[in-house]
Amino acid sequence: MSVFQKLKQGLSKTSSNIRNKIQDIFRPGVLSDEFLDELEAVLIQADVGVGATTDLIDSLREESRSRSFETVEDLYRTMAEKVADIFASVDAPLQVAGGGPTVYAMVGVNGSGKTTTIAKLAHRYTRQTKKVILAAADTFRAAADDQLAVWAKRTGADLIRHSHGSDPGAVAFDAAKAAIARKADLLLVDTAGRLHTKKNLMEELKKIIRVLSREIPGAPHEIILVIDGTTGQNGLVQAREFAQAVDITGLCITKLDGSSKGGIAVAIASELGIPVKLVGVGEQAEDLRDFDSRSFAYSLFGIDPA
Ligand SMILES: Nc1nc2c(ncn2[C@@H]2O[C@H](COP(=O)(O)OP(=O)(O)OP(=O)(O)O)[C@@H](O)[C@H]2O)c(=O)[nH]1
Ligand SMILES: [Mg+2]
Repeated sequence: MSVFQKLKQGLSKTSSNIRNKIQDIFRPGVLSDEFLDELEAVLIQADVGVGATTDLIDSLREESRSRSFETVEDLYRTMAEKVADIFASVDAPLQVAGGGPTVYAMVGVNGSGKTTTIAKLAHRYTRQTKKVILAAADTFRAAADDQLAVWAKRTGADLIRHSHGSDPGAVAFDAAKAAIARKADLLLVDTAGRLHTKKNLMEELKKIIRVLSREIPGAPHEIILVIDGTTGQNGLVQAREFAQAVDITGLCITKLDGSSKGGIAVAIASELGIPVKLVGVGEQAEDLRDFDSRSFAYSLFGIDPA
């Protein structure tokens, strides 16, 4: 199955929800205020967020003044393009260091897919014959570093780990030193899952980031917030809180192969200006893709990009 088909399937619950509701109320011609009000409710329910929804509806209203919509597919296509534009306005590729190791830290709530995403990145870059080091800065969850060790072995990446319960800042420190000494191309830092509401854990996260930035100039080059794509509205809350603690540079949305609710990516891009950089489409090492805003936007409405 192509990535696009996987994405389309993963987002099919959301897209069929949107489509079923719009189908019922759509009438060919000029979009009525009543229709736009209902459309607004549909988008909010799809987790697109108030800000982005308002922008989309305003823009549709404007467009509807100068043209009519003869088919519902025409409307989907127009909305998909507008959503793609929202993504495009914040789009940015993964940052790479000018010299020395490039450092990516993964952060997020429990079970969102941080460690798996690190494994996938390790797979990607070791296959490009890059030297990759993994830092097991999740010293909290039992066996978290064993999980990472398995992936290090499988991908041929080095692993820096300390004993269970030790200071994650110290792991980050050693890993940064090792990355420089071993001339690594990439340092991938795994962190413990934490609830965005736990203040002391957010302080711990800040410390990890501080250590990395002190030891390696320009690091971390990415702080990726990993969000479970099936989460829905809470994803926006998570993003807001994590972004307040550390400088989130991008999102990885995982589990897009399941029944995810992709609307939240639009809300986060629009309200917080944080781009999606990666998407997880499965549990295997190969199941990671760079975000493609158009494919994603079209998948949300269940249509193929032209
Ligand atoms: N289907 C699917 N499952 C995924 C994806 N990414 C991660 N998972 C699964 O989600 C579960 C949690 O993944 P982890 O990578 O351990 O999550 P984590 O964020 O490191 O979890 P903690 O360290 O406990 O906070 C595992 O069973 C993964 O296999 C994905 O893109 N698709
Ligand atoms: Mg983990």
